[in-house]
Parts: sequence; C-alpha cells; structure tokens
Amino acid sequence: MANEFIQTYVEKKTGIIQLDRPQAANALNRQMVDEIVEQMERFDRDDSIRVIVVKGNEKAFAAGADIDEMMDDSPLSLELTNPFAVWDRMMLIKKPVIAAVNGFALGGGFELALHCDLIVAAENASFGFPEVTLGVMPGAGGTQFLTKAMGRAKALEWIWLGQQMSAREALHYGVINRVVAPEMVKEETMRLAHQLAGQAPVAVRLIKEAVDEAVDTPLEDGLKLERKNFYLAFASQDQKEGMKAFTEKRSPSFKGV
Ligand code: DAK
Repeated sequence: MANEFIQTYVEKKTGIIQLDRPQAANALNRQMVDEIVEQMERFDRDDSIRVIVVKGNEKAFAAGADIDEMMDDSPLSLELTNPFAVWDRMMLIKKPVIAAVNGFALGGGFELALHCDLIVAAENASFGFPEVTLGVMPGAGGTQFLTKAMGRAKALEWIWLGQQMSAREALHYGVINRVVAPEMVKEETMRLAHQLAGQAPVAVRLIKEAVDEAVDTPLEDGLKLERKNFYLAFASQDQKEGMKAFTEKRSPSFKGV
C-alpha cells in the first residue's frame, strides 16, 4: 500500500524516511507511525541498505503525537488497541538509525528521535515534552529514554516544566550527537551515514545490540553478551577481510557477511 504520510528514498546505501505531513508540523498520527515503522523494517531487511535516516522538514521534525486524534482516547480504547506496540517494534531494528532534526522535535516527535540511535540537529532545533501542558505525560518512552540519557534531576525538570530545550543544551546533556547549521543537517547526517555504511555491517549490528544491553543490564550480563557478540563477529568474512586488509595496508571491502 502506498504511504500517505512519509516519503522514502535511497541514497548511497542509506534508506531515508522523510516525514511528510507539513500542514500539521509533521504531527504523528497512528497511520504515520505505522508507515514509519513498516518502512524501517523494510530497510532493515534490505541487504542493499546499511543505514536508516529519519528526517522531517525545515520547520519541524515532528511536533508530537496528533492531538486531534488523541483527544478522545480512553484508558480502555488504549488498552484494547495498544498503540504502543508499533513503537516497541522500532527497538528491534538492527541497522543504525539516525534522526536528522530541523525545527521542532516535541512530545512523540522527540520520542521518535530518541528511538533512533544517533541524533544530528540544527542549531535552531528545539526539543521538548509539552505533554504536561496538555494534562498528560510522555507515553512513548520519553521519561525512560531521557532519564537514562541525562540523569534524573535534569530529566525531571525538563519534563515537569514542559519547556523546549535548544539543540546546544541537548548536546551539552548528551541527549543528541551533533549540532550543525540548519542548512547542513542533511549533509552532516549523510556524512555520518556514509561513514557508518562503510563499516563492517555485522560488527555494526553486534555493537548496537551490546551497547543497548549496557543501558539496562547489570555489568556481568552485559559483559556476557559482549563476549558472545565478539565471538560471533569472528564468524563473519568481514572479520577476515578487515584484519587481512590491515596487514596488507589497504582499505577493507566489507560485504556484510
Ligand atoms: N497535533 C495536531 N496538530 C498539530 C500538532 C499536534 N501535535 N502540532 C501542530 N499542529 C498543527 C497546528 O494545529 C496547525 O494546524 P492549523 O491550525 O494550521 O490547521 C499546524 O500544525 C501548524 O502549527 P502552528 O500554527 O501551531 O505553528 P507554530 O509555528 O505557531 O507552532 C508548534 C509550532 C510546534 C510550537 C505548535 O504547533 C505546537 O505547540 N504544537 C503542539 C505541540 C504539542 O503539544 N505536541 C503534542 C505533545 S503530546 C502515543 C505515542 C506518543 C504520544 C502519545 C501517545 N501512543 C502510541 C498512544 C505523544 C504525545 C505527545 O506528543
């Protein structure tokens, strides 16, 4: 089925998902979230793709969940339809996902960026959780992701006050990776994507799993998984190629197997 709220294209082994609901500042309705996640999964399964990028437009990455759609939800309608299940699927994507943020990344839009592995933002980007001003709270992982990224005190202040934070502040607190001039966001994101696409894909995947494990598990369990993935990396031809290329003083040619 054709996508209504996103556009997708491929550039140099990078699958790009462009949020495309400009008349509503890219507010995320449920169909749009379905389209985003289904496309992420398609790119994840596609051997010709090594990195996934999610981007908005110049004004907004995404200004949150669609308030009009959410307004009439009830506890039981949410319990029955479980609209969070599709968000959980984002966490199963194995390839690197980069968010390219210009303008607003608010509420669910910020949560979408936080579900990505890396965030490249424009100097004029702003991040925030305005949920409290609507009488609710972040529901797609905001309280958890932000607290793990920046610590309890700042996360509480930020989410309680519902204020927007500049890209520089977000960078300072380790919530995002890079800040560049607005017109450079796409270029910087593609530079990063290109660098990642040149790394050994199996190793990149195994590293993502191991680093994610570090966030939530006791050290001992994390070390076990790291060791298992380290062994697994030695099952790849890319390991042979990477080490051989080093000894032969040439660049490796990674195949992802
Ligand atoms: N929902 C619906 N429409 C929105 C929207 C939103 N979140 N954000 C903007 N729009 C619409 C505006 O209503 C306006 O539509 P028209 O009036 O032109 O028809 C259009 O986009 C342009 O917006 P503005 O005219 O307001 O533009 P400004 O430049 O003046 O302001 C703004 C931009 C982003 C600062 C402002 O629009 C704004 O404050 N927007 C709302 C921000 C917000 O409160 N976001 C929602 C937070 S709650 C869940 C998953 C996630 C969530 C919940 C559940 N499940 C899986 C169940 C997350 C919840 C949230 O995100």
